[in-house]
Amino acid sequence: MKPRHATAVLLGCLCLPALAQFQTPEAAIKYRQGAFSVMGAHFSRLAMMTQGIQPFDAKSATENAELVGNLARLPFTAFGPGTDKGAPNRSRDEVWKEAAKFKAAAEKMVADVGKLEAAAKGGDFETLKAAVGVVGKSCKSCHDDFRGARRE
Ligand code: ASC
Repeated sequence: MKPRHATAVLLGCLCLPALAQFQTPEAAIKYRQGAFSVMGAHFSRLAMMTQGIQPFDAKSATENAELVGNLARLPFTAFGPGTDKGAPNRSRDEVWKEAAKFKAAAEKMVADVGKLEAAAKGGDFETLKAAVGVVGKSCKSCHDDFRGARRE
């Protein structure tokens, strides 16, 4: 790397810590939306099983729970300062105004998802059903507090 380029990279890191992993707010917004969307798809498959809409299959439940577990940590890296705008999104200002509360909600969700993974691996239907219920409440409570109308 040429020294000039190294300097540019260093300055970029110093000036834009929040966007360090994203080139633009739009990229951050699309990343977190993508992560939530894929996470929701795999969580829904688990919920369909525990609600009896799809047959319970312990192997599939474990695969879906592991995916949810891996995906759950991703979106929250993409709510840095200045990522409230840049692409259409449903984040409320409270995400940034009540950052500590948002962080706590995110951490609770990740912890609940950890228990979901353990429950799926355990193979007991009722334990899994209870864990899906806890995670679903975790999703909903964060949506109630931090997700609003779509804005441009
Ligand atoms: C899902 C999904 C969510 C949650 C939420 C639970 O399957 O995509 O966002 O469950 O609806 O309340």
